[in-house]
Amino acid sequence: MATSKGSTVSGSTTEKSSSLQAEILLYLSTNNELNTWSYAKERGLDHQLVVGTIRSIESLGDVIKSEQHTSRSIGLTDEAKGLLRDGSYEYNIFQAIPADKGIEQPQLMKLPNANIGFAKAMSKGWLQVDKSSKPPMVKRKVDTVQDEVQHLLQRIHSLELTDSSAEEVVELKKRKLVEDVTINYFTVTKSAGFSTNISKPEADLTSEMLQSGSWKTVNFKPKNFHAKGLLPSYGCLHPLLKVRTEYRQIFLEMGFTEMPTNNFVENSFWNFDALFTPQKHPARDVQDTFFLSDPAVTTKFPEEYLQKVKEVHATGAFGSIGYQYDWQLDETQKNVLRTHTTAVSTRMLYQLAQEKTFRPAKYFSIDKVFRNENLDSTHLAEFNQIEGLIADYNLTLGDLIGVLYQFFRKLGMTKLRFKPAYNPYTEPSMEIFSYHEGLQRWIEVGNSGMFRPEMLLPMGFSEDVSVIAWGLSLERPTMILYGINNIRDLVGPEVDLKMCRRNPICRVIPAKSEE
Ligand code: FB9
Repeated sequence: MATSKGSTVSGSTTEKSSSLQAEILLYLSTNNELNTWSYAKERGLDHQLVVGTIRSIESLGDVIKSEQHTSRSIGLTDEAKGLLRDGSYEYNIFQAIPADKGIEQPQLMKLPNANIGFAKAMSKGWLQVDKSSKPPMVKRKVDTVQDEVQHLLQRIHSLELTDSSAEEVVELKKRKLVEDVTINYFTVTKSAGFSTNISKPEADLTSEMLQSGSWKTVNFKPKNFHAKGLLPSYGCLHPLLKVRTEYRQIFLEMGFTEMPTNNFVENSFWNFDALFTPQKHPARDVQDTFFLSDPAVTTKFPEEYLQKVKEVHATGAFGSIGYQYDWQLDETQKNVLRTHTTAVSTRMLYQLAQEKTFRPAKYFSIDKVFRNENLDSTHLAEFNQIEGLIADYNLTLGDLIGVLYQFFRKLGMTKLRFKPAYNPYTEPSMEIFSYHEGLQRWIEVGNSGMFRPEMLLPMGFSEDVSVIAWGLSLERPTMILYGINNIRDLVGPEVDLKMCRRNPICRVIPAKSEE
């Protein structure tokens, strides 16, 4: 018996349901209405099977129509279904006692649910306990017993017994074997196209039909021209990728070339030392940086360049006093997950400096960086850094500010403010703020600066070459553009994939030039 909680039906459903189809149509040919619940009850059929068959008849066209109703009834709990299958506990206890000599009580109590079974069997006067013997012996008090409980459960299961107030049902309810349930059943009536022998309407016109001419007589399944076609499975772009494409487009429009960022693993030399970041700088300890255990170190460096970096750190060079500390080779060899794509900029600038004649260059990168930071609603241990740099003769802070205005204007941000900041590798450095119309407030939109001579001169650049650079994240603008407040709704295991499927296209509207 299927209650609203529903039950599974075995494989032979189709032929059972097709014969049941014919039976139901026959029934309706002589009855105005069919109630799926009582129809199933009277025939001891699984209610779900009847409902399923009604559904399949309805799918054959305008043969019948059904109306849903709900009503309260009683149903078996999962535990009761076990008793229905294996018999009640008290009955099994009774069966376990040898009719002739009884059984030691501890032995008997090893049976599953023996406590309930024993108590029930005792209360029904089926057993007697001989406490005189050690251990006490349990003997049958009657020759045979009926498993009333199982019979009752069968009658409820087969819808024979549905009245929840019946005294024996109340008893079973107390034993959490029966519970009140709401049932959804249907009343079915004949419809315009009703007939007792309905053939499955043909879905498609086939060449055989055309050759045999049977197309003239067969009845075709009504075509539902409003049916929504199967949505083609399609890939969808994560918002981060859409915003990345927009930012990439802006850099390309401004004549920048993308840097190769396909190396998440970097060594401390390019990630820190070449950027004039002192070896004792807090950014370099495990609190902020993921160090690799395997491969733990890199040993291959451009030797001559490394010596210059060592010198500018340890004793100073190129007119800089450096940091005056004992620079360690093993420190610079340590492999890390890059903490910024500025490490890639360093490699590109070094290569640029190796070129015989200096040529101005504009590079950008957008890729993952890793920071062993404490997580919060806007920070994860990894984010995508966007970075731009321009290497040219005698660039000034003014040039940097000018380029930043040009860059952020293309992002629709025209009102910028610059706050002095500090990075080991840039001097001067500036945090960039923009007034965000949507948020009606000033927000920090990035960081920037002019790479220090202590970084550029060891590479081999001439004194008159300067490099301006800036950076921001991809996640922050994406969260703002897509109205996502918690980074975990944007990336990570909790992301609801529907967000990926339904998120709108990314429209980064550049601000009009005159503004
Ligand atoms: O992205 C950031 N903010 C931002 C950017 C765009 C934006 O667009 C909205 C649609 C309108 C909104 C917000 N920030 C940088 C600012 C803050 O979010 C900051 O709290 C978090 N920062 C990250 C680092 O956090 C540890 C963002 C990330 C960041 C910071 C600095 C750099 C790169 C990324 C850099 C640099 C740099 C400096 C000099 C030379 C070369 C690179």
